[in-house]
Amino acid sequence: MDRRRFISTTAKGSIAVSLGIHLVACKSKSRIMKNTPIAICTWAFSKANEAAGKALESGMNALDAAIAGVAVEEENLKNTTVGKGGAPDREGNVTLDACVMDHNGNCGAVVCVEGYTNVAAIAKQVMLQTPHVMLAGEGAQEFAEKQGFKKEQLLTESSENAYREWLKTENYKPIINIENHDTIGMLCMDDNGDIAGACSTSGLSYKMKGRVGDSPIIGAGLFVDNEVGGAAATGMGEEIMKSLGSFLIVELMRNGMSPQAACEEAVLRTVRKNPDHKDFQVAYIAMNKQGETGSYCIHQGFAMMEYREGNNRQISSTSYLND
Ligand code: SD4
Repeated sequence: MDRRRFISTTAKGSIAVSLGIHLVACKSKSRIMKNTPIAICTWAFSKANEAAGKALESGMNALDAAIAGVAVEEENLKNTTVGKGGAPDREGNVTLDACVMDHNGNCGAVVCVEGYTNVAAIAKQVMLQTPHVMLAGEGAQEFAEKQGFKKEQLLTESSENAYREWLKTENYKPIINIENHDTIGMLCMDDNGDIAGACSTSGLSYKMKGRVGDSPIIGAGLFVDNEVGGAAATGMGEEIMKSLGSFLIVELMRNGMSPQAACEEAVLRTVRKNPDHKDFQVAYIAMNKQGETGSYCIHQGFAMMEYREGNNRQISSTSYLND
């Protein structure tokens, strides 16, 4: 072999070898780079969170997994503050609120929707099929019908009985019963490391007709920025809306706070401004891009679920008040 051919052959060889090594390196790098899917949600909604975690493990994207997770509670008749079986407003109408946000910052929401259970899925369709972010009431219902969602009676026998009982006193205080609210806010990270979320509720029991809380408000009940992380809220919507709590948490994380520290600061903002904070609950969950999570609340008793590596566990939240 002459010198030129030798150089060219060995050069090709070493290019191939180095390419080969590079390809192997890329492959193994991309294997390592695959993220461990994570699902977290407000309250002890074990089945909902597990459904989302398993969906993520089967390769589902973060948004669809979050919607599948919250659907478990929307369809749970025993949950009186989400979906079918949710407590009605003062006139006896069950009205639902929901929103979704994906890893590209796209979002959709529906408010004050009657007769449809899977409102987070409807919110996704608003995001995908309309030039808008939010549809309300009748408009949202007509849209849901056109999108093929099934119309249902959402007032169950037991929620109607509870409502009739409430009518005897009509004792309405715009104060959330500290242990009796179960809005589901869920954040998912898929195996691409993308974060998305969904939030779904029937809001406050026996609320005024037309009342809408934080849950369908992007930035209040839910916010995701795929560069940073996401946050979701539950509790007294009127207070959460005043500080755009979920947006605030994401911005605090962007500025370097851990999810835990950011949730604590968001609760403290509400506490500092509100001398009546003992009368209501506000609780947050958050997850950052590194998969770290956190939660915090005003009153003891709040918990979040976390699904990671096949393990679905309940984490009791620390609280501002140790009551
Ligand atoms: C709302 N944040 O409508 C909701 C209430 C809630 O479980 O969290 N309920 O204000």
